[in-house]
Amino acid sequence: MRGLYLVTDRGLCGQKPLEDVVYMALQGGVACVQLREKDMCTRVFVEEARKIKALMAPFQAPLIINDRIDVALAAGADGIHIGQEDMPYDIARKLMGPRAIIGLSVETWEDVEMAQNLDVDYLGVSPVFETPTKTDTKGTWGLEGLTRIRSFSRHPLVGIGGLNASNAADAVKAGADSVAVVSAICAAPDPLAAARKLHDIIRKALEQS
Ligand code: TZP
Ligand code: MG
Repeated sequence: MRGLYLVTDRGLCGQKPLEDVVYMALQGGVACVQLREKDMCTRVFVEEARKIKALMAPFQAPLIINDRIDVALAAGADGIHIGQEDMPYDIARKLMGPRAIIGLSVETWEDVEMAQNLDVDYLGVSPVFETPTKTDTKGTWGLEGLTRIRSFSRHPLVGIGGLNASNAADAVKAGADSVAVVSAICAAPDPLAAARKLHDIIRKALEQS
């Protein structure tokens, strides 16, 4: 996992359909899309995931489904992202298979240590900074936390939470392989321009790190 990572929030897309925002973000250079739906019935979630999967076909980026293994399997998604209260990693791996991408959120140092023994594909360092987009968090890691995890963990790191064009390069310098954003793309007046700018910043920072 490397580069710009979009996590969706259709509520933040305003008048724009989520599919349009995802498409623009892909054109702007996002390397991964995570479909995150917290209040959607299973039937509609599967339909949405299938639509997004189809529109992503011309791009190299994988589609990750937040939390819902059933939806990921139904839509032929490339992977899932799980939190500490979601399906345990071992079971998720059995259900998703050896080739699936599985990302795991780490919110505490204990989570980081536990993850060292798991063959997850990346750690979601959550949250790097405070964010109004997700408030049920256990504090923030800050750039120092990101650096501390980088020096310990064997896994690629995806930073998330309060990241945008003003601090994405700092997150990469602190140790993030990938920068995940919700509002910086979904709530942007021009998601394509926002993604392009972030992609550029992150690419340059990765080249220098
Ligand atoms: N997980 C940790 S923070 C967060 C999620 C889904 C939300 C990040 O949103 P934003 O708008 O990029 O700060
Ligand atoms: Mg979750």
